[in-house]
Amino acid sequence: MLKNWKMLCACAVVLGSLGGAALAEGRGKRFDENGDGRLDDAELAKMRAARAARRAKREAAALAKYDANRNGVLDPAERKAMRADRREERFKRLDTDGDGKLSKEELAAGAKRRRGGSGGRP
Ligand SMILES: [Ca+2]
Ligand SMILES: [Ca+2]
Repeated sequence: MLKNWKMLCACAVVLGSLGGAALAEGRGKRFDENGDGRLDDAELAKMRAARAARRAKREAAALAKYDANRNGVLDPAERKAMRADRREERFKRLDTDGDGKLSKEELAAGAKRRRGGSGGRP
């Protein structure tokens, strides 16, 4: 039993030393400061901090725009308005010829962009 436990630990250490954060193409690459194709702890921490900052900024922007009663939280009605707006924005972004309908091609192009071609989330 004890032996198995030790082996488990050894495996975890080996996995840990492999980095566990090998970079997929693109994602997180700009945080790979030493260019070794992996994110070490410091680089990971920077990436997480940058993401948290971006999220906080997005949330602050959402609050500024949709917190109609200025109570500092988005209640269900305010969230609903936000979702409706976002849905419309998404639709407009996909509807590249602006005919108010999404063709198969427009949907495919949107899916392709989401998968990480050019563009994606700002
Ligand atoms: Ca509110
Ligand atoms: Ca269209």
